[in-house]
Order: sequence, then C-alpha cells, then structure tokens
Amino acid sequence: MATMEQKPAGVQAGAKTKVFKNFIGGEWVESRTGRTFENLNPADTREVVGIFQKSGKEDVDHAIETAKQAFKKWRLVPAPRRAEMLYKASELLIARKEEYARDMTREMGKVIKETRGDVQEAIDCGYYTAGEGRRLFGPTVPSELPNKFAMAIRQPLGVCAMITPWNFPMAIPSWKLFPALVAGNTAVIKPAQDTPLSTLNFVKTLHDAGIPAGVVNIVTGFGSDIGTPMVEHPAVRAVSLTGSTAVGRIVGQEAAKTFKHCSLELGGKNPMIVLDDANLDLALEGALWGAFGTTGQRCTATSRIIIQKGVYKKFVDELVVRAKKLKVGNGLDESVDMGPAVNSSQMETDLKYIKIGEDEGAKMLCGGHRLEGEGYNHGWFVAPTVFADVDPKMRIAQEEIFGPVVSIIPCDGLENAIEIANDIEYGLSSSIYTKDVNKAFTAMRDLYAGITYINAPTIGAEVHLPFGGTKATGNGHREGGIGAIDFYTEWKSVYVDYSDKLQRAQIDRPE
Ligand code: UN1
Repeated sequence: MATMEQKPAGVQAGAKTKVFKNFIGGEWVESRTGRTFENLNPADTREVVGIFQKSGKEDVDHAIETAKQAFKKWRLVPAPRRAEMLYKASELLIARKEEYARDMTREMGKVIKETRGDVQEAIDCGYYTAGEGRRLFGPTVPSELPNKFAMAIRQPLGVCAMITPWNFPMAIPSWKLFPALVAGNTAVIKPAQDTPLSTLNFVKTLHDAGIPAGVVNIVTGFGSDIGTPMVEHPAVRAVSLTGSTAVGRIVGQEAAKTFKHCSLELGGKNPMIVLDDANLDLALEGALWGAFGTTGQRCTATSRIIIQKGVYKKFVDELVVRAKKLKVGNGLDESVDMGPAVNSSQMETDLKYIKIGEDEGAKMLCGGHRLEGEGYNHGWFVAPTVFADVDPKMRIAQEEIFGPVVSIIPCDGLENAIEIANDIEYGLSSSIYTKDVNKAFTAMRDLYAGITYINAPTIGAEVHLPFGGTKATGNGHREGGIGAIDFYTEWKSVYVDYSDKLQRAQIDRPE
C-alpha cells in the first residue's frame, strides 16, 4: 500500500517533501487529528510523493457541516451558471493534463499514456456535464383536469458523500462530482488513501474554476476512519461509492438506516468471448489491452477469456508470446506497457490468486511471479500471468483478482460461451469477438451485464453512456450520462391549478 504502513525500513520523507492538506470551506486545513501519512510511489517506494492528512471523524463532521451551509446558496445558482464553472474546470484540466498525469503515475503506478487518459476522462465528463446545465430535462404533461398544468422538475439532494478508488483517481471523482454539482448538490469526497494527490488536484481545479467555497470539500485518510462517519452522518443525503463488493455491502446497509440515496459501483469478472470466426489478430490485441492495461486493475478488466475450441490453441499460444513481450516497469517511461501493482497488499493478492490457480490445476503459461532485479526491487511488480484450461468453476475464474492475471476458458460455441460468461457473481462488462452479426446481436441481448462490447475488449467506457453493472456489481444505479443526473437529483411533481376552483383529481371528471 502506498502509505507509511508499508514503508520499507529506513525510508524517510525528505525535508522538501510536500505536505498536502484537506480542503474544507475553501481553505487548505490540517486534520484535527494532528496525524499524517506518507504516499509512496508503487514503482519505487523510496520516493515519497507527498505527506497527507490522516483525518478522522471530526474532520468529516466539519466538512459535512460546511457543505450543508454551502448548499443553501449553491442550490439557487442557476444550473447553466453552475455548468459554466464545470466547463471552465475542463479547460483548466487541459492546460494541466501533463502535470496531473505525471503526479498520477507517481502515486498510482499506471503508465503515463493511461494517466493522461484518466485526466482526459475527467475533461470529457466536465464538457458533457456542462451541457446538462442547460437541459436537466423533466416532463411536462397534460393534466386530466381543465386549466391545470402538470410537470416534474429535478431537485438537488443536498450534501453528497463520495468514496472513490485508487485505480481512476481523477476520472471516477469527476463522474461523481460533476453531475452532483451541476444539479446543485454540495459534496464531501474521500479519495483512496493510495491516490489522494490526483483527487486533490481535481478539487483544486474545481476551486480555480470558480466553484464557491464549501461546495466541494475533500478529506484524506484511511478507509473506515473517514468512510464510516461520512456514511453515518445525518446531514448526508446521498452516498456514492466505487470500491469492492465487500465494502459496498457494508456501505449499502449503513446508508439504508438513514434512507440515504446510495449508488454502489463494485466488482467485476469480465468475460471476453472469442468465437471461431473472429478476427484473431484483433481479438489478441484486445485481450492484451483488456487484461494487462492498468495492470489489470480496472473493475472492467478482461479477466476471463472464453474461447471457442476451433481457435483455442492458436489464440492461447499467441497470447502468451505477446504477454511475455510486454515491458513492465516505471510508468513514467513512455516505452513501458505495464506498471506495478498499486501497493504491497494488492501485489500479495495477485500472488495469492496465482498460487490458488496453480493449486486448482489450471495451466500457468507465463508470469506467475513477482519481478525482481534492476528497476524492480523497490516496487510492487508482478509479471503478466496467463492461465489456460481454466474450469469456469475455479476460484480464478469466479473471483475478482484486480491484477495482471487472466483466465482462459475453452467453450463449444456461442450458447455455451454465454452460459459461462453469465455464470458469475458479477455483471459489469462483457465482450464478444465475432464477424457474424447474428451472433453479435444474440450476445448483445443475452450477456447479463451493464456493458457489452462487440469486437473490442471489456474496457474503454465513454463518459456519456451509463456505467455500472448487474448483480453484485452494484445496486442498480448508473454513473455516466443521464444515469448520473438521475442519481444526483430527485423528482418533484408540480401541479398548477389556474381554474380558480377546487378540482378533485379522479372525482371531478370533465365531460
Ligand atoms: C473502473 O475500472 O473502475 O471503461 C473504471 C473503462 C474506464 C473506466 C474504468 N473508462 O475501462
């Protein structure tokens, strides 16, 4: 973990190491706990990226109270004006893209091309959501009664609590903050302890774009120290979490006690189906990107590849050749394909599952170990790992690993492939490679997941379409696009009777 707990003995933050503070009520403030933690570079833990506040309940309460006060004015700012600030934030992010991408690679490890993509996703989300400021549509409908007007308008909820993960430390906060803000809500965000800098950079940009003091507040620190008081606080009206299914279950139950709206975006075990008629080269390229992009640390990562028997051997052989060629290293090096695991505990999880796969009898064809030697000794690097002949019931085919480990499962054909794909706890993303339009449409209909790609891997969602999944991947909400606006608003139906007399709905029926 990129925190002081995992700091190798002897590593000290230098006198020049920057100290970052919480941002509450428009000011950078120290935690009331008086404690801090170090954020280490997972590619080289000798580098301290920064020192951050290790906040507690008092800081959370302060931030939520501040957001509650700020809501009184912010909800009354016209939505198109709020939207202009989001647009400005996107413009600022463009100017700061390279700087923020480098910060992100240093604290999170993914390669610089991908961290540029992460900032770009926030930019895209800002532009898209700014457009919503002039829409926020609601229906206007005819009334059953004469001289009566009927419509439904969207209202903001109030203070929103956001708990965000380390794998997309700017994009995912943007998916939550932008729609919440355009709709007139205020927010307190808790970034993952491994990646506070990227989320601080994002919040700073919102402030620089003119979002008033108190509207967005950020409190850094460790898991439940902050998460629990956020979810329990009575002034919070909505909770949005992206994280593991285990944490989601707890947050969902806690939020229900005070009837908070709650959006959970959780785990995945995403299948890619490759049929005999597929463009094999394209499928291989997609598999490599889907499985090992972001070191497999996406909830949308391609973690199962289900291959029809006719092309099975050819596909597997070639995938292994290509996986072995991937250059693993420090993501700041432009020639590197794959960075480290985000922290030691994620690396341990990867290695634990590799051992499980071997014990279960799957055939490990490459990788399977921690990388050592020049450039690797101070980081959490795991070699890209391919398991073949995996039985769909094995744990490596059922459980989310969140690392560079892919399970290859043979299948007989489309029907069998879909059965295997769906026979899983999760339902986030899915994909199929085929040139047969009939098979593609059948898969579009029958894969039970929130996202299906045709002839592309399971990663790569765009911000203006709904993002989220079925079953244990969430609780039915969607981020992205209009789904996010739906979550951060609630409906009020408004009836205006201009008849100047009592008209009783359902009783006074006009001729
Ligand atoms: C995630 O894995 O948590 O679709 C988010 C994608 C990215 C977002 C992934 N745009 O892969």
